[in-house]
Amino acid sequence: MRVLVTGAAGSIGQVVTLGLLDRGHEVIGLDRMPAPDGFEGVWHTADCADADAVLDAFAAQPVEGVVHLAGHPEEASLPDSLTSHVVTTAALLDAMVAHQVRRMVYASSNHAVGRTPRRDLVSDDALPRPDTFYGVGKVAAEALLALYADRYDLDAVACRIGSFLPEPSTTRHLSTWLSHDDGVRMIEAALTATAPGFAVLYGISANTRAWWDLAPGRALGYEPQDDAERWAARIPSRPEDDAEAAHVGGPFALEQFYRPALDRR
Ligand code: 15L
Repeated sequence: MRVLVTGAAGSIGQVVTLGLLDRGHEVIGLDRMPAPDGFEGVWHTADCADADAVLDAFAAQPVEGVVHLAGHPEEASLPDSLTSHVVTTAALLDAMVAHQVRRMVYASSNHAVGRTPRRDLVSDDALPRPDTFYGVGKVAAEALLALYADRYDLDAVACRIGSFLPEPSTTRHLSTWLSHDDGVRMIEAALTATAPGFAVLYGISANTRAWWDLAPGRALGYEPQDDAERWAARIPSRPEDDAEAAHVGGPFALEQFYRPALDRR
């Protein structure tokens, strides 16, 4: 499948690009940064918030799907969060409609439901409960995917990613970790699932201590193979572990995390 990957020079983007190439897909890269060394395909250096630049990238060659990973991965002001997550997603969806591209896989986040108290396994029917403006941006971007799926009959899968890391390093990660290999499995499943319409899945590995339900992902063909538990004995306890386990968003749900953003207003 020929796929446009946004944020292809980023930490998730580089892993996903290599993974998709390994699995026989063709990747067209799009990022504000130039192509990483060694990338040999077509690359567009552009900002996804610039609708004209996005349209130019789509006009340059046909693609069959979009993996939208671009976006600031941390808390920011509300306007910046909306630009980074919602304006970019709208520009891509509009270009998809204009060019009859029928599938988007979106890097949403666990922080769309991050303020959910940590009790039962959180599934895809959980109400949006963002823990930050970052989470609000992800919820709003998911709402756009749902709107375009209904209005234009697109397939749009929102992957609420946990902690995408080479390996877990905190107690929270034992529940939230998404391994690099499982991340690629997740993206490929979301790209190739038959007629998902608008769907949400949780992007974590098959963690023994998982906080989110893997059933929505499995229904789309995502079968994670890794488990953070392998690292459990090596992970030191930290004083903040209990506070980070109060809500599924962990540190993003703590006042000391969002207070500086409030103080800046
Ligand atoms: C995310 O969505 C963030 O982009 C990343 O920085 C981590 O905080 C991750 O979630 C997480 O919850 O560990």
